[in-house]
Amino acid sequence: MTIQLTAFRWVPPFAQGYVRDLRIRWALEEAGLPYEVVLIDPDTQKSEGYRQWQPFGQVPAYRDGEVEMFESGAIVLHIADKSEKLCPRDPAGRGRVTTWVLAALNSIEPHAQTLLNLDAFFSGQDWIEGRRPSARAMIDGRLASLSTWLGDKDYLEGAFTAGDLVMACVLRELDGDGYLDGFANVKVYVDRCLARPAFVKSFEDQMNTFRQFAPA
Ligand SMILES: N[C@@H](CCC(=O)N[C@@H](CS)C(=O)NCC(=O)O)C(=O)O
Repeated sequence: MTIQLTAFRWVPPFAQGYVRDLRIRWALEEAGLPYEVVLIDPDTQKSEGYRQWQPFGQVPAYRDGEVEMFESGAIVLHIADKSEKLCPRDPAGRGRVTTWVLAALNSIEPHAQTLLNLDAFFSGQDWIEGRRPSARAMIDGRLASLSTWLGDKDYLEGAFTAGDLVMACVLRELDGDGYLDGFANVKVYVDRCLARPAFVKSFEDQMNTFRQFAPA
């Protein structure tokens, strides 16, 4: 069967270009694997049938002839197993890719989201200014460590892998609000990842869907 992944038919402008099906589209584009996008809406999200595929009603969900999956990191790792363009074939190299995908999702994304969510979801509430300094310090510490690791490397392990793909997706959300400005090599690294043709195509494909289904 042709690979299928789910994406939203439309989301509000603040989320456009950031919905996590982008990670899967990008991985599939890098790997050169054909796929079809199954567009869903809030009714589908709530449906029993979709919850059998994605228990939380979220996107992305993924299936191919072998597996049915959810969680973007797990799906990207599954796709990486199919292509040397995303992951070396040797166990040592594969181990490094798994490590970086989990580092992005487990050691950086939670802190990035804590900071970003203050303004995205709690804007105007008194308490957020008390929370902001510690949230900022936490992500700055992670970014400083990442900056040290990167040094002048082009990618986390030298050549592009699925680890860079997920890391760049996590970091670009911080870049949008200027949080990478103090980490020049991290910023250049994210720009390098996002300049890849596979990202540019995936981004445009997601945005085109939202343009096509924009409410009148
Ligand atoms: N950890 C999940 C998170 C998925 C997620 O947060 N999806 C968002 C879009 S980016 C979603 O479907 N939100 C709608 C909802 O939670 O109802 C993953 O990485 O796949």
